[in-house]
Amino acid sequence: MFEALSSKLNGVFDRLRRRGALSEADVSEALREVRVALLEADVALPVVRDLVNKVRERAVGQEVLRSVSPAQQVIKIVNDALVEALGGGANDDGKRGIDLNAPSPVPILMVGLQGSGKTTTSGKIALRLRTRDKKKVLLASLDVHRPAAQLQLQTLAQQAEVTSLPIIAGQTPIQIAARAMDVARRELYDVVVLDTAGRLAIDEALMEEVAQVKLATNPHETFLVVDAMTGQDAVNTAKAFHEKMGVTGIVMTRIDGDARGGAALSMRAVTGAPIKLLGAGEKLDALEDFHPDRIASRILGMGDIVSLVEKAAATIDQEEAEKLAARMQKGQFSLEDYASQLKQIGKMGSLQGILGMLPGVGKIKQQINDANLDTSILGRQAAIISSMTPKERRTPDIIKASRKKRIAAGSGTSVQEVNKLLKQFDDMSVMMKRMSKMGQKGMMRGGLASLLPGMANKRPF
Ligand SMILES: Nc1nc2c(ncn2[C@@H]2O[C@H](COP(=O)(O)OP(=O)(O)O)[C@@H](O)[C@H]2O)c(=O)[nH]1
Ligand SMILES: [Mg+2]
Repeated sequence: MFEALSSKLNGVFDRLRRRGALSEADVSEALREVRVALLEADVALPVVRDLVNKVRERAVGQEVLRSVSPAQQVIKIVNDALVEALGGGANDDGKRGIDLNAPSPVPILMVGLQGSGKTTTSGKIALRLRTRDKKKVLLASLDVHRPAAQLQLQTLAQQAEVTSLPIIAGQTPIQIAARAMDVARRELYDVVVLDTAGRLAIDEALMEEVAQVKLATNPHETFLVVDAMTGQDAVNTAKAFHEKMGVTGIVMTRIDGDARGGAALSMRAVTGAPIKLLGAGEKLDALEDFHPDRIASRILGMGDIVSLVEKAAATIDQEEAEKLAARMQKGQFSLEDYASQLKQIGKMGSLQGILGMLPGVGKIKQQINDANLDTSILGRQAAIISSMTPKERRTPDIIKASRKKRIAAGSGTSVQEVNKLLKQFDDMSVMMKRMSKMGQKGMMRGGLASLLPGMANKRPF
C-alpha cells in the first residue's frame, strides 16, 4: 500500500533537500506537488485540502525556513500531518487492534459488504487471538444466505485450530448468535467471533438483520470490514455503516493489492471511525494492527522497522535468532546459518513484503518488484546447502568443480545455481563484516541501502 504516493513524496523531498536554504516559494512549490500526489493516491479532496493547509501554516508560521535543516523540518511537519490524518497524534484515542477488555465470552461482530473479507478476517482474528493472546476462541457463521459460507468458516477454523460452532440447518442468524453465546458461556470460551452475511450493496434488509444481531449479542467490538481496493467507495460504505449502526473499528483488507492507499488516509477524517486492523493477504497470518505513526513512516519511505521486528519476533525462533546474532557478531556466519536464515525468511512470508518495511528500501522497491523475486529460490538454495557435507558448509572454499556437480545433482539444481549461491554467500559474509564494523547505530542511520551499495542495479537475491 502507498507505493505510488511514497515514491512521489520521496521525489518531492529529495528536491527540497538538495536546495539547502528554502524560500517560501520553494515550500509552496513542494506543497503543490504533495497535493497532486495525495489526489493521485485517491485521498478524498477535503482531507487533502486540510492536510496541505495544516502543513503550510506550520511550515510558514514556525522558524522552519531559517532553521539548520529546513527540508528535514518540512518532512517532519508532513509526517505529523499524515499521522493526524490517519487517526494518531493529538486526536489519538489510543485504540489499536482488538479490545478484549470485557467479561468473557467477549463477542466480536463482523459486518460489511459481500466479498469484503469478513469471513477471512474472522479466521485471521481467531488465529491471532489463539496464538498471540492465548485465548479460547469460538467462530460462528451467521451467514445463512450463501450456501457454502458456513462451511468456509468451518474450514478456516480448522486452519486456525479453533472451534467453529456446529452447523444446524434452518436456523436464523439470531438463533445461531444466541446458540454461539450459549455454548461459549457453558464451555468457557474467551472470545466469540460472529461472522455475518454481506450484501452486494448497503440495503435496509442487511442493516436490519445486522442491527438485530447486534441488539441480541451486544458485541464488545463491531468490526466493519472494507476492501481497500475499492478506494473511496470503501470510505463511503464505512460512513454509511458507521452512521446507521455504529462500529467500534474498521478492518481494511486487501492492502496488499492497493497501491494507492487513499482510502486509508481518508477513512478517519470522513467517517470518524478508527481503522484498527489491516488485512495484507489471503493467508491467515496476514493481519496487522493499524498504527498511524508507523504507516506514516512507511509512506514517507522511512520504513516500518517496528512492524518488521514484531513480525520477525512472532515467526522467528527466538533462541535460534539469538545464536545467529552472536555468531554474526563474531564474524562466524556459516552456510549452515545461511540455510537456517533461509528457512526463517520463508516463514516470514514474501520477500517483497519484508523489504518494503525496511528503511531506505522504499525507493528501490519498484526495482525489486520488477526483478520478480520469488521465494521458491530460497527453497532451492536451502536444498543446495543440504546437499553439501558438513565440511563443505564450514569451508566452502573447498567446493570445486567435481563437488559442485555432485551438489547440483543431489539438490536437483544446476552448477550455475550452486555457483550463484556460493558467490552470494561470499558477498553476504563481506556484508556481515561491514555491518559489525558499522555497528547497530550506523545501520539504523544509513538503512539497508547503505549496506548494499548498488543493490538497486543488481538482483539482490
Ligand atoms: N489479497 C487479499 N485477499 C483477501 C484479503 N482478505 C480477504 N481476501 C480474499 O477475498 C475474498 C473474499 O473474502 P471473504 O472473507 O469470503 O469475504 P466475505 O464475503 O466478506 O466473507 C477471498 O477470496 C479472500 O481470500 C486480504 O487482506 N488480501
Ligand atoms: Mg463471508
